[in-house]
Amino acid sequence: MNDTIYALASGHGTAGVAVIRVSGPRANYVLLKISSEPIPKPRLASLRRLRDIETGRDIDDALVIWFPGPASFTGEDIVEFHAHGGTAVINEIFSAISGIESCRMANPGEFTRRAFENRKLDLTSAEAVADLVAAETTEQRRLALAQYDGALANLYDGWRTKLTEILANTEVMIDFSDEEIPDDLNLTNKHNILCIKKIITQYIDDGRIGERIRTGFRVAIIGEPNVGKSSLLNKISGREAAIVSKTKGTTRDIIEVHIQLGGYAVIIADTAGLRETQDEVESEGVRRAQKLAEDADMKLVIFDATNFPNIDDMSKRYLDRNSIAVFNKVDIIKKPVRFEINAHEIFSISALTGEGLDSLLAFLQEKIQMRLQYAENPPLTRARHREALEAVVEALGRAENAVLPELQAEDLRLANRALARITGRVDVEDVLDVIFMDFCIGK
Ligand SMILES: Nc1nc2c(ncn2[C@@H]2O[C@H](COP(=O)(O)OP(=O)(O)O)[C@@H](O)[C@H]2O)c(=O)[nH]1
Ligand SMILES: [Mg+2]
Repeated sequence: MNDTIYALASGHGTAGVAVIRVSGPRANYVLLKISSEPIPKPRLASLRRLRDIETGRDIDDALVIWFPGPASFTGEDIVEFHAHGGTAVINEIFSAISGIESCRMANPGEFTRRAFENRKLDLTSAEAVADLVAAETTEQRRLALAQYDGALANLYDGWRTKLTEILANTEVMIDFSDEEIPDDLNLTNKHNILCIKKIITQYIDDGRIGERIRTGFRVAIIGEPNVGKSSLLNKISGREAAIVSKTKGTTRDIIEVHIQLGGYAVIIADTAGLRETQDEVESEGVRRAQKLAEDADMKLVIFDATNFPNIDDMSKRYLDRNSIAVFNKVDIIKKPVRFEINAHEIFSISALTGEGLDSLLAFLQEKIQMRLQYAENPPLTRARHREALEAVVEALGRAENAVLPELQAEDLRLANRALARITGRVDVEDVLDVIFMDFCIGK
């Protein structure tokens, strides 16, 4: 913790401006060494000539900002250099800093980790920093910002307050004799445990909305060989992501493209055509396609319109609540046809000409919006949160049925602790490395 760390906070590669951030007890010294004039006023940008005092060499003109701790992002002294974004400029600033004792390059996520350790952020806000940096779509950004602002921490802290109140009642039952406590205290307490358990159970059972927004909604394109799955993927992504060919069994691997739909991140996957085959590699491809279809949030089941009314049975099995039936190659059909498969919603398109694609995508977008919208509580965004909340529910289940108040108290404490681990209010040393590993250097 006592090292002074530095890193490029802005993106890599040549850019107009590069931001180099230094945090720690020697930030002040770094500032004096590289820019000789007096330390600038806190939090005000000052234009300075950067020069390496030891070598006497000029490095660059830069804006310098001084954030004395504890009122800084990490809680430590921070200095930021906003220099010209060239590789040589950055390297020379780095080499000037690295010459100073106990200054070293930051590890991934180390700035944010220090902010957490200095109680500037709770753990969910710290995670949200990584999400804000990684956000590619509006909804990812919106979710990350809410979490950064403490939406999850507030919710979980609120539950912790409730649990503490319940625990206080349990402690009363331990400390006082039966005559001294109201008759219904035990019942009221059980009722309260049941209520909060129900709230948390419903909260977890949300269809993984937050995780889906954060990592992407998964759509699988499936169907027989040659119906135009790869063509559709290419048309949607606007590039030749998958090989299109008249030869059946061309696609074997799963090919994924990332797109945005209505502000949501969507991962569309093209798969091997579903059929019985002797080819070992292709049949592995079919197996993967089936697995992918099962795991997907939504399936586009593609049929060849020119075969209608013959409908592939293997594909038909995938038509359910979470699938859209698509008839492709309508450009070849001369007279209009009304496609129908037992009342399932159907789109007719041409992956070749693009006909019908807009309405298919609009419909898909609507479905995704319906699945991923949330009203009241901000959704959890990570498996880590989910696991902790599952532990809370489990402990509350035991507390609810406990025969002795001592045992109830123990489980209530466990539940409280599991909640506190999400926000990092209790000792979480063991998970920190894993959490901050996901960050990039400079965050
Ligand atoms: N006329 C026409 N041909 C198509 C259409 N979509 C795909 N094809 C053709 O059908 C063949 C198989 O396409 P492909 O995308 O590889 O099908 P996949 O096996 O389902 O991935 C190729 O020759 C494509 O050019 C379409 O909408 N109209
Ligand atoms: Mg294909």
